[in-house]
Amino acid sequence: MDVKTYSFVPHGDDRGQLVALEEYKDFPFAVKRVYYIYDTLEGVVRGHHAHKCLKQILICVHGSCKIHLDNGHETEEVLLDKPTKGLYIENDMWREMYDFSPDAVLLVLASELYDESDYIRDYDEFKKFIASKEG
Ligand code: T46
Repeated sequence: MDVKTYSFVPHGDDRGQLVALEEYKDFPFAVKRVYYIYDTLEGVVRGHHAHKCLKQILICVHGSCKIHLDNGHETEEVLLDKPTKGLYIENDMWREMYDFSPDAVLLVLASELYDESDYIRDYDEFKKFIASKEG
C-alpha cells in the first residue's frame, strides 16, 4: 500500500526546535480545521471509520501512537513517534488509532470542517463504498 509520510525539517537552534508547516507547500491541501487528541487511556482504540472526502495530516507532536490504515484491499500500520513525522491520510481510507503512550498528543490538520455525513463508521459499508467506486 502506498502510504505517504513526511519528515518535516525543524528549525533547530540553541533554544530548541520549531517545525513550521504551510499548506500546499509542506502538505497537499488547505487547512480548514485543527484538532488534537490527548489523555487517551491505555488500551483504547479510536477511529474505526473512513471519510468520503476529508484529507488529513496526523502528527504525534508528543509521545507515540500507531495508526492502522485499510484501503479496502490492503492494510498497513504506521508508527507516529516524533513531532517531525507526518502521516497523510486521504479520503476512502479506513483508520484506527491505538497504542497511545500516556503522554501522546496527536495533532490533526484537516482539509474540511467537521461534517458527520462525511464519515463511514461501519466497516461493511466502507467495503461496499470502495467496491461501488471501483465499479
Ligand atoms: C479522524 C481521526 C484521526 C467534533 O465535534 N469536531 C471535530 O472536529 C472532531 C474531529 C470531533 N468532534 C466530536 C465528535 C465526537 O463527539 O468529538 C467527538 C469524538 O470524535 P470521534 O469519535 O470521531 O474521534 P476519533 O478519535 O474516533 O476520530 C477523529 C476524527 O473524528 C476523524 O476524522 O480521522 O480522529
